[in-house]
Formats: sequence, structure tokens, C-alpha cells
Amino acid sequence: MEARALARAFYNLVEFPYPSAEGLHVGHVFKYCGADAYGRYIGMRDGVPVFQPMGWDAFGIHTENYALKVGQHPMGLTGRTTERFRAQLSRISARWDWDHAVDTSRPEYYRWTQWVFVKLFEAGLAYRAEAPVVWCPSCLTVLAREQLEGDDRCERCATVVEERRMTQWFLRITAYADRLLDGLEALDWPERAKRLQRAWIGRSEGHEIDFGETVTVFTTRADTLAGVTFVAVAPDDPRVGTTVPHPITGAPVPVCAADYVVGDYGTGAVMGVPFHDERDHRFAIEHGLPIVDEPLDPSLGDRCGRAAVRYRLRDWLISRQRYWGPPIPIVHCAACGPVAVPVEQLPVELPEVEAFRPLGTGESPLAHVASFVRAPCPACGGPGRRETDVSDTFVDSAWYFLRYPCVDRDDVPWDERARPADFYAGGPEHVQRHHLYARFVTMAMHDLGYLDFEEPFPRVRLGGLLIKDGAKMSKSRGNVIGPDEYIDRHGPDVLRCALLFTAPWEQGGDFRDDAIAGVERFFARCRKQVHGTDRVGNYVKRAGEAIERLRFNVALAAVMEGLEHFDRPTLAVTLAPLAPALAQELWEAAGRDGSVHDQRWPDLPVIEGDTVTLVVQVDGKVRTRLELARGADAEAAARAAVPGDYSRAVVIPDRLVNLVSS
Ligand code: ANZ
Ligand code: ZN
Repeated sequence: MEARALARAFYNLVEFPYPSAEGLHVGHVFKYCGADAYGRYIGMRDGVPVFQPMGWDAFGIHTENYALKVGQHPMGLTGRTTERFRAQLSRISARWDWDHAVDTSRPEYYRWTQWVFVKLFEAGLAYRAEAPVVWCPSCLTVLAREQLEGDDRCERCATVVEERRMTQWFLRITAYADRLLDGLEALDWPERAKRLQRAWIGRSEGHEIDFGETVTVFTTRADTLAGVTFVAVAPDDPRVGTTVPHPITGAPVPVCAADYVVGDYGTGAVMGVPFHDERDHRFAIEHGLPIVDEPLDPSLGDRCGRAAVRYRLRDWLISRQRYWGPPIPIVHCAACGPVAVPVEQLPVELPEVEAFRPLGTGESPLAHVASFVRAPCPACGGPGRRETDVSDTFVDSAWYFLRYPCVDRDDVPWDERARPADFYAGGPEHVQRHHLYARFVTMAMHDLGYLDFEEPFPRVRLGGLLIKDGAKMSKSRGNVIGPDEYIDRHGPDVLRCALLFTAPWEQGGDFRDDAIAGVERFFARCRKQVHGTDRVGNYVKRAGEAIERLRFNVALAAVMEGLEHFDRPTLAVTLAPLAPALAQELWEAAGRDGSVHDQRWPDLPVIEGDTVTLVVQVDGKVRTRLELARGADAEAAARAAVPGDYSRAVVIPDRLVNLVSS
């Protein structure tokens, strides 16, 4: 897309996939087709070009684990899987801008991932420190805490992780905790996504209170200080067994080990107030500690202590003891310490080596590649040792949306064409990882003067999960369904509409093969439909409004329901976002030239008054209300609006439909 068109374009961003070897499954297609339909509609509604790039999140553990499993080298494997993904994605009637594709595993991309790291390092936002970290004994690397599933399982392989103390590289995301939190207010995100991020950042206002010289506690209930009868610390804390003076009375208070204390939250020490706190109460009973009821005093926090703010958020641990990732661009020098590789010397290329298996020693396999490790110190020229850990795959994806518009530049990571995405179609699993990381990196790059905006994703919507015949698709169940057979047999638009008709896009739902036959019948009716009526404006309007709300199923239902009112050209234009190839076919059948996709969304007269409000119930409970033309097929409209398995429907024409589920 040329620069001027790009500047006007609607930036329709979708989360780029990691190209797994199995290829695309219909869950991807559901997500991408929804985003594509939305982008097409906005382009037609506003008369603007749509910038919809695609790329490959191809560097990282996910790809490398698969390479290990099949015994292939990740370099060759990645080339093959991205080709396969690209071929599949080209067949779903989606409008990808392949000229702007990125591949995070290519040196021309990761050179700039390393550049981002160097800029953060120079600004004091990347540092190396010893800290308690989590280690996956199967992936043989450390992980960031936000990359755990549940509390303690590796996101990639579901193995229970171990706690270790290791010296690692971190990005100082905690310096942005308040801005990440405050910035949420102005974003057009689903409330549940905001809630997840807020909880993950976990800002807590309270007080720090000293118990003598050795123990400081963090409390949100300083008013209960008079009732403290013990201090609790984590089990591996060396201070256990001592006593400390109570800040008000000076009386000795025992320091106890309690497994409910988190070592690296707050100050790692908790004041025990058994009368007011349930956990403390249980602990006091178990250990025979006193329980006293003293009056609450809100002023105690500022007499005996000082106001303090604590966050649950930890700095982002980015080093991985693995092979398939961008080498962290640092040289360790005995005299100068860790020195960043000068940006003109980037990329630090990942050497092609056969021995790429993780070692499990706490070092990356690169540590054994002598020609890689030896490097002169960039500061003093003396002998140095290259950093051999690679960076987390989430660093690659924290800035890819900045690169898309600017892939033709090899002298800068991005230029003035970089901009926030107008729309970002994502998944709920990324809210506290990718979305948080990308916001942090964007804010940091803004503060360093490299960007003139600080929020990358002002508008996010999260696609729901597509399940297949009642079960979540998974490799272990063997029910992962690819799109190819459907497309071979029925064409891309039938699959696309069958998926979009399955469920509201944000909610997700159950895809069943019978949906295919229903859509085929609908397409056949569309091909026969020629002459319209003046009532069609109502249906076009409803379809457009539904697409705007990502209710593609409702949009399709509006067209199905009003089909007999459509003339051919209007039908073609209305179907263009949903069934792009069918729409073009109908357009040409109507004798029109050019592309239906260059048309504006029809603005037709709407006939007021002849509509009714239909109440849709499920098992007697109101689920939604629909505006319908009087006399329309109420049951079909209700079933489309609330997809599910229903045994029957009770219909009061023009008033109410009750869907009965058992
Ligand atoms: C005394 C007290 C009395 C507390 C009371 C609560 C209720 P949030 O909101 O999550 O920040 N706490 C502090 N550091 C802790 C740690 N490292 N591990 C486990 N618990 C910790 O919670 C703050 C409260 O959690 C603090 O306030 C402290 O217990 C506990 F009736 O102090 B409180
Ligand atoms: Zn793992």
C-alpha cells in the first residue's frame, strides 16, 4: 500500500499466528474471517482503504518445541510452516496485505527486536539481576510469571514449574505500572479485558511499618496494628525464630514462618492480626498464638509507618536458555560489565548450529558455540563474552504492529507511518501477556522519543473460542479441524459464513457440519434472487449495524430473513464483507463492472413503523430483543440471535419467541 493510502487507511490488526506445523484450524478461520468481515465493512462504510497485514510469530519456544518433537532444525521447519500457513490464509477470502508481511525469525526483523532491547538497556529499562524465578523442567528454561497457566504450569507444555534463584535479564515494566493502569480508562476495550489487566497489575495502597530494625511489613490495614500478635514471613526467610518489638508497645512479637506469605510481594513480611484477618486467625489457632481484640485506629499508618504503594506486577523476565530466539545483544566484559552491542552492528545473528537442544544447565546451547561466544568488548576492545541467552518470544510480538507499515525500511525499525491500530482483534489469553507487554514497549518507545503515541491498541475486541461438536479442539482429543477440506468441497465463502453464523464472534460457540448445508442452501437462494422491493433498506441497515457490533450471525440472519426484498446489486454489496467471492459473482451476474469491494455501503431509505420488537427468551428468561419487520420469520431470527441446541420453540407472532433447550 502506498504511503498516502496507508495514512488514510483503517488499520485493521489481527493477532498474528505462530505458524504451527499442523497448519491453520477452523478456530483461526473463525477469528480471522470475523476480523476481515469487520474491516471490509468499515472500509465500505467510511470509503477508506483498509490496511490488513499478516505475519508470523515464528521465533520462540513454540516453534522450537515442535522442531524438537519432529527432529528437524527450526530454521528449515519455520520456512515450511510459514509457507503452509500463507497458502491456507490465502484461501479464506480474507484481504491480507502480503507486501507488508513480517517474520519475527528473520534477521531483518529481529535486528530491530534487538534494537528495541538496546534502547531499553540504554534507558535503564533492561537490567540483569539475581531473583527468584520459575523454571520449566521440561522446556529447560526460565519463564516469566505471567506465562504460567493456572498458578504453576508452563504455558507451552503444562509441566509444573520449579522455583529457582538465577541471574537473568528483566525489562522494567513495573516502572510503568501506574501508567499502564491509568491508561486503561481511556481505552475502548471489553470490560473483562480491562479487569484482567487491572488485576494483573494489582495496585495496592497501604503502609509500610517497621518492626524494629530487621522487619518491615506491608499492610493495607494499618488501623489493625494494635491487634498484632506475630509477624509472618515466607518459609525460606532467615529471620524466622527471632522476635521484634511491636511499634506501639515495644513488646516482643515472634517472627513465624507461614506458607501463605509470598516472598517477593510487598516487603515479604506480614503483620499477623488474628482478630481481623482470617488467614492470620487460622495460623494463630494452629500455633497457639494470642488473639487480641484492640480498637481500630485509622491514624496508626501515618504515626507508626509511611504510606506505600505495592504492585502485584513483576518486572518482565525475558531471558530464555534456548536456541530459537534473538540473541540478547550484550557483550560481558570483565572491565566494563555488560555492554550493549552498538546498534550499527545489529543484528547479532543467531548462528546456524546442529546442537540446538536445550541443555538444562541454566545455559543456552549457544554457550557452547565458541565462535559465537568470543567477542571484543564494544566499549574497551578487550576480550569479552557474548550473552548467550535469547529473548522471550513476547518481545518479538511486543512491537510487530509498528513494523508492518514500514517493512520497506532497512535503516530504521519504523518511521512516521507507524501508528496505533484502529482495531485489534485478539484473544482473551493475551490480555495479561502480549497486550500488556505491547503497551509497555509502546509507552517506553514514546518516552524515548521514538513514537508520538503511547497506546498501541485503543480499540480491542476479543474473539470467543470455537468449539467443535461440543468439545474444545485439541491435539490430544484429535478433533482439530483444518479448513482445507471444507474449502475444497464447498469453497471459502461457505465455510466462512458457516463459521460466522455459528455464534456471536465475541462469544464463540459450537461449530457443527450441518451449518455448512444451511449456508449452501442460502447461497443457492441468493443466486436465484433478482428483483427487490423498497423495503430492503431496513435489512441492509440491520446487517450493517450487526457487523459493526461483530454480530456477524445476526447480519447473516438479517439477509436470510429479508432475502426476497433484495435486488441483485444490493445483495452483492450487502454480502461483500461476509461472503466476498459470492458477492463478486452476484455483482457480475447483475451486469456490473469492477469490484463489488470498491463500493460504498448502501445508504437506502428505511421504512419506519412497520417493525415490531421481538422478545427472545431461552427457557423462559429474556435473552435479547430484536427489531424485525412485521410478519418476519421470528423463529429463524431468534435462533440466529441466540445460537444453541433447542428442542423446540414457542412462537407468538410479532411478539415473542421462547427457545426451549431440553
Ligand atoms: C494486616 C492485615 C489485617 C491485612 C487485616 C489484611 C487484613 P493486597 O490488597 O493483596 O495488597 N500481605 C502483605 N504482604 C504479603 C505477602 N508478601 N504475602 C501474603 N500476604 C501479604 O493485600 C495486602 C494485605 O495482604 C496486607 O494487609 C497483608 O495483610 C497481606 F485484617 O496486613 B494485611
Ligand atoms: Zn515448559
